[in-house]
Amino acid sequence: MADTGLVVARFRRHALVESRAGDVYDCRILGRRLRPVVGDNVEWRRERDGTCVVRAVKSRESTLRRTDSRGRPEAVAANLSQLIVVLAPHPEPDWFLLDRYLCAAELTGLKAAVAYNKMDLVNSEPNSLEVYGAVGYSVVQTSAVDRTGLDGLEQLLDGERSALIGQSGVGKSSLFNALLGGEVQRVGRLSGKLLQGRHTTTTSVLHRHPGGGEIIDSPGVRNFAPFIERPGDVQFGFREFISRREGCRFDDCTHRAEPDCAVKAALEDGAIDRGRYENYGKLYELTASAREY
Ligand SMILES: Nc1nc2c(ncn2[C@@H]2O[C@H](COP(=O)(O)OP(=O)(O)O)[C@@H](O)[C@H]2O)c(=O)[nH]1
Ligand SMILES: [Mg+2]
Ligand SMILES: [Zn+2]
Repeated sequence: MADTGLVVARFRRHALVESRAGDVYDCRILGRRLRPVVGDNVEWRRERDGTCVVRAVKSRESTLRRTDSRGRPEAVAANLSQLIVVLAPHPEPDWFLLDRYLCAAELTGLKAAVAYNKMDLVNSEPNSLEVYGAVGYSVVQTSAVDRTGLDGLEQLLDGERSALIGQSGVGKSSLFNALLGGEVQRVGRLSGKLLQGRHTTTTSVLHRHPGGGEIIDSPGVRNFAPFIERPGDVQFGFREFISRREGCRFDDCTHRAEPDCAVKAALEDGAIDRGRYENYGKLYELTASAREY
């Protein structure tokens, strides 16, 4: 009997699929061309020998894509509605990585927010973060250790399918455990055998948050290259550029060397942050060279 289900984790040619009844099944993925990712809705069924197979992937509402080592797009997660980028005082924030994530969120049509974690170690968030609040991103200060700001984070998660992402060591897993507590164990019990011996540190796993929403715990990344088809698209990932570009002399202005550029004028006025502008330029160049970085 065929049924629809939700991919909660994917390993090479297997996927853990949550049925509509809420049970998790280990399914073989049928066919090389079938490439489900976490968050995909799939058609699956139990065969006569008792094994389960994924037969088809349903169309997606969104696909978060990265650039692989050959410059090709690779789906990372499907049907997300939000990215929550986690930063911390240690390891030192990589602002370019943050801007790449935010750019990917914008271009994928996802909401995005920033969690500045390990607030128990510092008195205030860094000045550089104010820029992100100013351009309209929610910024929450959290501590997985003393539970500061977890309610603010939960409000962001409610009703969304979010991926917690960011550099390794910022506290994603700790936040995850603080938020889910017993829930992680519940999922563990459901699919404990299924996850056992598998590389759960290298694959994303989707969990349901008891307070509402779903969270995807993704493995730590050093690098994330959003897949962007044309360098000219990069500007649409920097939301403070969008309202200003109409003021540029050229319709196809890239806001780098062109004269009469409204984005550069805003930069000179201090209305656009220099760090953001420079990261835009870097991402433009990298997209033009279409290589992994
Ligand atoms: N002081 C402090 N340490 C934290 C906090 N969150 C995580 N850590 C520590 O930071 C290290 C990395 O945490 P982890 O959750 O594994 O980070 P991940 O790589 O992003 O998943 C661990 O030693 C945690 O105990 C926090 O809010 N405050
Ligand atoms: Mg982790
Ligand atoms: Zn311009």
